[in-house]
Amino acid sequence: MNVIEGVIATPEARIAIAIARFNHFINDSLLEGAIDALKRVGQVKDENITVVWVPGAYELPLATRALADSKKFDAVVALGTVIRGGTAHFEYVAGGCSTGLSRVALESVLPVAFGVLTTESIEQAIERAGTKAGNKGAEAALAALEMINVLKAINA
Ligand code: INI
Repeated sequence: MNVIEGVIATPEARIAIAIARFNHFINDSLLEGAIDALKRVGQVKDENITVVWVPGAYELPLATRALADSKKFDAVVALGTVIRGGTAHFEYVAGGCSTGLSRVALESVLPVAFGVLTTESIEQAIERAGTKAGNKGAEAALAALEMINVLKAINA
């Protein structure tokens, strides 16, 4: 039996973080968690981490596509926060973001980690940005590193 499992530590990885400015007070904590996980757990070098800011979560797929096409990165970590309001806007922004990001990953065969919070309230978002429900930015960063190594092992 052959079992493929990706390790996390990836000292030579070049990682792009695409991050939305909208709700930046929450996204800043996702970014902090992602960078901490990349460096402390993943052993990624500071100079190999590139952070790209975009206006909102809706713009994350396009930036991620450009980063993928540049061939300069081994994975992209997408970070943002979409909080449900009183209109259908949430569905369009969150749906466009998640569908777009998965499309980029599949078309580019590049790990794209989904560190985008989609919550009913600001409280739920805060809980997932480094307080009682962990830090989804850190989780996404580790998922990106693991997938780099899973793809490497599949192709070895
Ligand atoms: N962008 C977000 O990242 N989060 C949100 O909660 C949000 N809401 O609620 O509107 C949001 N809107 C902006 C959107 O991502 C685009 O930047 C904008 O529509 C311009 O294309």
